[in-house]
Amino acid sequence: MAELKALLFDVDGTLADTEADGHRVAFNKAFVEAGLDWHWSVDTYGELLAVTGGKERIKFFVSDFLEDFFVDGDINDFAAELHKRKTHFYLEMTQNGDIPLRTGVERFLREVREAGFRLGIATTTTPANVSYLLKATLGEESLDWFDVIAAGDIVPAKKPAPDIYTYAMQQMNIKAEETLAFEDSENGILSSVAAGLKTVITTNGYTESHDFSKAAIVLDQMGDENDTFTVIAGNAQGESYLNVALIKKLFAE
Ligand code: XBP
Ligand code: MG
Repeated sequence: MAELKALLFDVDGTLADTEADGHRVAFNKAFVEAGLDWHWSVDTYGELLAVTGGKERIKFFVSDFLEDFFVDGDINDFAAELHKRKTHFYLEMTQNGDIPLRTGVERFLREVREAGFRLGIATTTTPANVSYLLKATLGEESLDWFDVIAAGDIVPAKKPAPDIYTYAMQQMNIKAEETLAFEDSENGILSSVAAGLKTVITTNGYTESHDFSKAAIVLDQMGDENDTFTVIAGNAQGESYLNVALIKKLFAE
């Protein structure tokens, strides 16, 4: 059996709880600025998360949630323009420190780096959203912790397609058999598993009812010594927070 060498992390929902209090808020700010009378509530946004990608989500809203809204011109241009402003507001929020990392994420990242694992990011979100979040939460130098930040439109088919994971592994020159993925959602695990990756799930409010039957383990958070995880499915092998010992055991299973 291959040795565990690399770890690939999703961002939204996994490293940080970005959706309800981050992306959703930024979308709503862009709608107000554009003079649209749209407002995505926490519940509506949960339904919209079925589609990954902000521009794709706007188009999904127009096609499936609105009855009498017609775009003057190309819907792709309309969504791209609106999304550009949404990204502006989201970046502003990260810079203001409004979006913290989830419990245990910083500790775990420092621990796995120390242990010599290679790290990468595989996410659907816009690349700048990732670099701004990392800089704001872990400092400028944290960008160098990751061999690749695979994000957004770099692949045309977003999650649940495997493409972003496959791309990240190609860039890092690593094989799926020596890599573990970290995800929070059904679209995320569909993507990572289709790319051949064993996957650790940490759930959040939007994803706790998703199907994670293919996960190596399902936890409510990475957790810390003083704020331990709850195991939703799988065997935590006596560990109470995500650490190097546990990922090695999960990988070897
Ligand atoms: C994340 C997404 C993204 C974010 C918003 O999914 O689907 O669209 O919600 O970011 P995952 P953008 O965690 O599975 O990668 O607006 O920049 O797309
Ligand atoms: Mg996610």
